[in-house]
Amino acid sequence: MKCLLMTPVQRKGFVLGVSKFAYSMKRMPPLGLLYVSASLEQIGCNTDIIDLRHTYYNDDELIRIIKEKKYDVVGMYTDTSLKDTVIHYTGLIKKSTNLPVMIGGPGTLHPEEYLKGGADYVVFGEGEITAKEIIENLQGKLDIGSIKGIGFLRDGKMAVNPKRELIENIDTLPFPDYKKIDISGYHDFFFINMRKPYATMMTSRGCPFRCAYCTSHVIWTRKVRQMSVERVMKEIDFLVKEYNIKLIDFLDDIFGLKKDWIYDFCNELIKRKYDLKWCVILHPWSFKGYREDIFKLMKKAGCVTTKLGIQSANPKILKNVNRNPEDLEGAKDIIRLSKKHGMFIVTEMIFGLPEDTRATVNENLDFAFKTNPHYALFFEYQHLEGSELFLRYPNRDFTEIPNDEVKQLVKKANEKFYLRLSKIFELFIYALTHRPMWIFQVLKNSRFVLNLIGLRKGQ
Ligand code: B12
Ligand code: SF4
Repeated sequence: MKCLLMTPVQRKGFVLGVSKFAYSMKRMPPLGLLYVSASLEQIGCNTDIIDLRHTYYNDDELIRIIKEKKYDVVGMYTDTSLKDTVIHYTGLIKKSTNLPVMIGGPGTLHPEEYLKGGADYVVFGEGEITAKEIIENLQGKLDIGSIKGIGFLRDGKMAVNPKRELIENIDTLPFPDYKKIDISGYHDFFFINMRKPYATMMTSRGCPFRCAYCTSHVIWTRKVRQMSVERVMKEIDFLVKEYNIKLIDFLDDIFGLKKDWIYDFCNELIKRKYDLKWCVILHPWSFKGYREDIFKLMKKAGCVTTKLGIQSANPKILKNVNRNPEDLEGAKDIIRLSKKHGMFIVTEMIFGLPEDTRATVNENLDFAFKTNPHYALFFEYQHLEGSELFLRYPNRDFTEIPNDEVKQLVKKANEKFYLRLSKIFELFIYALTHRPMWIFQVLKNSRFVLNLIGLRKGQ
């Protein structure tokens, strides 16, 4: 069996400035497909990956490739923002080749539209085992009714099989199948510490928190499964030795949730003396009680960037989205410590949360000015299916600020935060002292700066 795995790129309508241009500045390896690919290879299914964000083919070219390579099945990644695009590609592939199509990723909560669009299998949650079983079904070895975690059409009607259990021990996962992509074509130049070749990793699956706007649990649930440090080190050794990786962006919802684990991880990495830097996503609660000490160790082990979701500076709004108002103190501490240890700190806030007013949005901006992370990212709220807020407010009628105005407020916040001589100077000095190459890369493409500060939209 030969399987093509594909990541589509939005054809029309760009989400939050994720334009074609932004894709050229920020292209992350398709980690989910790399896992699915490695897993399929284990049962002798040969896979290729086409990441349209990396190499764009128009519809005719894509179909020509699919026919020439004689694939037996196509698998596609989807998230909510990609739904229409994925349905387009499904229709195109079915019409031109009639190959079976399977769709997986965080956007499969409501499978009916994909199935109506021609998909044969819609996969919920973790894809490694389900994808294998789909191949076995296509080979006639397994009945479709026994594949857990899929939706499909039976006699024209949607059927949903029972849920698939989580992979209990994620140490058993194969290494992501990096040989299927051109690793040199991936980067994230939004971050000043970018070094190439770069890879992404996930050392845990699941997040114990219940933020009301978030949908991470749809794939991973709220149970945290942590890879052992030993397994993580094996993957890092592999990435460094095989691909000469210089930067790893850890995509765990929250990195290093357990105290012993994060100490062991840093110590093991220090022992290896690799020329390797890394970035992590933290939570305002992360490392409470031992922050000073662990930041010192993380720095020594090569951590260069920390990312932190703050979401709102208003305690009432935080409470309403199931976050702890004490988060604000934790956030201040993490920003301070990241800066103290020379790490690049990126914070995120969402405008347009329930009960947000123009005044609370201003509080967010004030918080960003006072704490002064290197980047303060302001996002427009996304009403995502699967989130608690989607259930609580199906009509999204929870803020006095109209959507268009939220967009404007995001744009204005970006202008106010970044278009300051002191900020430009701070970022310039940081780049000069930490990663001078980055300045050349940015200057080569002035559109990047305009995009970053929100003065330029679209392609
Ligand atoms: C890194 C990241 C990004 C990166 C790039 C993502 C990428 N695809 O490369 C960037 C920053 C660009 C990004 C952008 C966005 N993201 Co994002 N992102 C993430 C993050 C943090 C990690 C993704 C990842 O690599 N996970 C690791 C891999 C292993 O998991 P996976 O991709 O889900 O794959 C597994 C399964 O889903 C499944 N699977 C996946 N594909 C396939 C395909 C087949 C055929 C099969 C069978 C199975 C299968 O099997 C895989 C292995 O188990 C997740 C949060 C998270 N913890 O997952 C959010 C997340 C995926 N993003 C999310 C969102 C909302 C967005 C944006 C819409 C945000 C915005 N408003 O701009 C955009 C959309 C971009 C676009 N598509 O155009 C949501 C998705 C929710 C939803 N219902 O769609 C998530 C879950 C965050 C959240 N907490 O809500 N994102
Ligand atoms: S937003 Fe982050 S901390 Fe909150 S539930 Fe989602 S992944 Fe967890």
